[in-house]
Amino acid sequence: MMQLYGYDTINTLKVLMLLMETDSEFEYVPINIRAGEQHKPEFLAINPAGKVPVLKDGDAIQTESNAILLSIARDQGWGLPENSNEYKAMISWLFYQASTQGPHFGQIEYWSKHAKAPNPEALAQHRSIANRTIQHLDDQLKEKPFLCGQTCSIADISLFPWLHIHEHLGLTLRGAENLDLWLERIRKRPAAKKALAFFGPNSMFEK
Ligand SMILES: N[C@@H](CCC(=O)N[C@@H](CS)C(=O)NCC(=O)O)C(=O)O
Repeated sequence: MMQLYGYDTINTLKVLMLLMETDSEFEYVPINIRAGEQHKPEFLAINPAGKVPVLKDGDAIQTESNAILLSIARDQGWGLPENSNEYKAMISWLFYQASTQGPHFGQIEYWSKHAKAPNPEALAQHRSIANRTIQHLDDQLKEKPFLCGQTCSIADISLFPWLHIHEHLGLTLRGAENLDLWLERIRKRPAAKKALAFFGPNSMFEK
C-alpha cells in the first residue's frame, strides 16, 4: 500500500485530494513539521530535503507535490487531459503553481502570520503579485469551468489549496467571480470535501 508522509499543509492537501479523487488506498504517516520531525534522520532517509509531502509506493519514493500529482494521475488514469493542447496547458499550470502561486502565497502566510518582525513592504509586494495571479486565473476561467477545459484536472487540484484559504491570507476574490465559482465548484466535489475534512476541525482548511 502507498504511504503518504505529510502534515496539515497546502502541498499535502493537493496529494490527499487526488488520492481521494482516485479512491486510492494509502496509509497516512504524519510528520509534524512544527515540531521539527522533518529533520530527524528517519525522515531524512526518506526525503533528504526534509520536506513533506512524500509518496512512497513500494521502493519508489517521490517528493514534490506537483510531481506526485503527475505520477498518481498517470498510474490511476485520472486528471490528465487527453487533448494535447489541454495537456500542455496542464503542465504549464503545474509550473505556474510551483513557481508563482506557491512561493508568493507562502510568503504572504509567513509575513502575515509567522514573522517575528513585521515587514509591510514585503507583505504588500507578495499580496500585489498574488492579486495578479487571482486576476490571471479569473481571466482564464471566463469561458471554461476548469483550468484546462471542461473537466477537472490535476491543474485545478494543484492551484486549489492556497485559493481555498485566501481569506486567511487577507486576500479577496471580489471582482473575480469566475474564480470564485471555480472555487465553489471544486469545494463541492465529494473527494475535495473528504480531503478538506481529513485534518479535523482545527485545520485551517475547515471553515
Ligand atoms: N515544492 C515542494 C514544497 C514542499 C514544502 O515546502 N513543504 C513544506 C510544508 S508545505 C515543508 O515540509 N516544510 C518544512 C521545512 O521546510 O522545514 C512541494 O510542492 O512539495
